[in-house]
Amino acid sequence: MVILMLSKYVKKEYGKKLEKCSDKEIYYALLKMTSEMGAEKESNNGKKKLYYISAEFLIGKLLGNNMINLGIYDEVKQELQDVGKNIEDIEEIENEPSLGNGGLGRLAACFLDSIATLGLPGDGIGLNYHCGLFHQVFKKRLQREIPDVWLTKKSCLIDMNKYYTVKFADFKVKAHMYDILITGYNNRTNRLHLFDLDSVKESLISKKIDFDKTNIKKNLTLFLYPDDSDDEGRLLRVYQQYFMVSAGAKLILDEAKERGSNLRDLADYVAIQINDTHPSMVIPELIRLLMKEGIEFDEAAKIVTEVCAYTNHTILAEALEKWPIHFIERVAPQLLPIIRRLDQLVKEKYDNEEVAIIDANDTIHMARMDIHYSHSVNGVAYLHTEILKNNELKDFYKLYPEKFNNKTNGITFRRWLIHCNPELTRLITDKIGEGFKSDADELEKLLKYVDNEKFLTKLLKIKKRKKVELAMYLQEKQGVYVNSKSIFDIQSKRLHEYKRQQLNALYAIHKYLEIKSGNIPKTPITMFFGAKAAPAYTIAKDIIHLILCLQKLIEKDEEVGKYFRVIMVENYNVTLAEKMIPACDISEQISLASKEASGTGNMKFMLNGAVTLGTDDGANVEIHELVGDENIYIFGEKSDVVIKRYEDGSYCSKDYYDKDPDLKRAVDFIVSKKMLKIGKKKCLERLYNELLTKDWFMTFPDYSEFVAKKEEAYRDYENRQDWAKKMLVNIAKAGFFSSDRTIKQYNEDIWRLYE
Ligand code: 26Q
Repeated sequence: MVILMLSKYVKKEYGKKLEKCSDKEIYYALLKMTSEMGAEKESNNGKKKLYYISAEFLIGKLLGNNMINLGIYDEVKQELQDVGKNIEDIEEIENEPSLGNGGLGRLAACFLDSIATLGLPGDGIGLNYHCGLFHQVFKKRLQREIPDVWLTKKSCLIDMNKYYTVKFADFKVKAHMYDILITGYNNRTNRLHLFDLDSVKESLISKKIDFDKTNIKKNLTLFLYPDDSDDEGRLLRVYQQYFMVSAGAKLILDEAKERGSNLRDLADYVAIQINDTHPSMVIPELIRLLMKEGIEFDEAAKIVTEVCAYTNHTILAEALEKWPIHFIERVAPQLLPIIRRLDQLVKEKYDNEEVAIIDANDTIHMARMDIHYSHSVNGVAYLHTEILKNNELKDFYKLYPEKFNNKTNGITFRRWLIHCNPELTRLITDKIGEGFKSDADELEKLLKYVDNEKFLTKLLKIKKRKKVELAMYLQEKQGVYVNSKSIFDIQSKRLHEYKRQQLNALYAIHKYLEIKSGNIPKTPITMFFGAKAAPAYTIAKDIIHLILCLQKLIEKDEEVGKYFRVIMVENYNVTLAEKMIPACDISEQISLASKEASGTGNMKFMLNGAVTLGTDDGANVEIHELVGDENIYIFGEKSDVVIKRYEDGSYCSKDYYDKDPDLKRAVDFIVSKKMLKIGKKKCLERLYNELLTKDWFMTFPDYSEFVAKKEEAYRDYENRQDWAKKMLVNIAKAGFFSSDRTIKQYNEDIWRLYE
């Protein structure tokens, strides 16, 4: 039992009583206290160590989570309460480190939590971006991006005073290592190593996000690249990647030697997980370093293959990284002879242009290098891995069937249940005890309450409370009115055409027009959107504009506004996600089947008792399987139909538009007089034309089924007890999506730590 630990700590730090401290002082004291407690849990056991290399770690605020994992959250909360302070106000002070774009970066953060929680020796390696993902603001119903300088003097970063030299073509730099402690739940502390460059000049940051691509020394780690659709500064991105992997590889080899490796036996000491292709240059870099230590090329390549494993997160062709040879020549020419030899070996073995690392246009295909020179290739959900094997990476699957495996993504329940929804956590704990916190499958024990009216009523009460909390938060922070008695229908994720926010917006138009013509919903509805669009992704920004125009139109319309609202929250990030997800009734997961590798938001919503409205895509397929038809709303064309349609090029959106008057009415409304009065003609017309002439992600074929399914879900919501049963089944079946399960599988099948 911890007694007044914080009071004692601030007395020692500041020489005064807790009640006399400002919130900021308390925050800094807690930051220091948790980091000291975390450091005590470090251990150096195990011969083999994992390195999770990733260009993104979307860790979110750390303080609350660290307190939970150290087991002191409730005590500290009580202590603060006793002196009239609120723990949430203290947590608000922390800047969110948004060192990632979305799913891939957030997954890396969940994985670090689970690795430490399972007591596995495993560190993260990444970059210390001075500005994380841009801060989104809305001006005149358009997205504007401003820099997010998240670093403050005192932060979670620990200066390790450790430097690694990284050699670029015409200059050298010193990579400066900073660490963030990753404390597992009731277990060990690992580290996230973030490399930075001392010469980077924050004074270069203007009011806008600005890429000065020329002066590498001053801007190398200034910004995180906002997504895959932004082609700007590709060269700077390659510099970032090489900087990360070169410093990382040296750290890895140094540590392996310290643990006793003679480098020829490196695979007994090191496992490296390559998070998408962004860190792929670690393969030739390691080979280069091993050769410098006197190991022959062939053997070095073999060793590296045994050490490295690659995770694929996307099947969108445009997101698969390919770099022209001259890029690598400019950035790290020392890698070129190695990449060429690796390519040569492949070409000698396989007479197939499609599997060559360097193609006929002198372009290097990073994923191909990963597949040839890793011992494991994994997709991130069942369907995704099947599509990789049978379609996208078919040729590679034929060559190396034994390398391919699936690791369905997961999320850490510490952040996505215990921290963001303490009320639900308490209800669960009251009924089934604490066991689910370390063995998520125990959530299934809740199933025995499926007919227990009292329990279901409590579940509804908690949902209600979280909705009120979100409504108050949005009112206070963003000045928007939210009717907490309405159905909360939420789609929050990065903005991308394949995720089809535009389909949901078409529904909003449909609903608006229906209410206008007198079809009033029984319960009011609020459709929430939360999404950032890559700054250079024009159509994505047009979709945001459309949604913001609808928000305005409806909010001004008293007749409709009473029953229906559309809200696009500003600057959706991890902090907001933690508030929105527990408040959600209906979780929108409506990507075009075959396009969403997995999704992880879908799991977070489910765990918090939202019911999914989605397509049979990504991990929705597994959610569907787990909860059964009764507890999910599935619509839309299946992945095989979609894949065929792409293959034969037969899709014509106009045909659907001409055939379905309801669809036509909704699409035409985008460029109606009412909308043009509120919005920008250019943007709305561009989006309208895009849908009518391309609709590359096939929203029209799924439209009528989507509208029907959503109506069905809204109807079912009216029977609150039946709805609560669906909520319960979703929560009870969410155990499979704990990232602890995912990490156990990575360890058993790929890393094999502690053998
Ligand atoms: C590539 C080239 C140049 C610049 C940027 C990029 C780039 C940046 C970020 C490419 C991809 C990303 C991010 C991808 C991503 O977040 N993928 C998501 O990964 C999740 C975790 O596995 C899945 O759940 C999602 O389905 C997948 O979309």
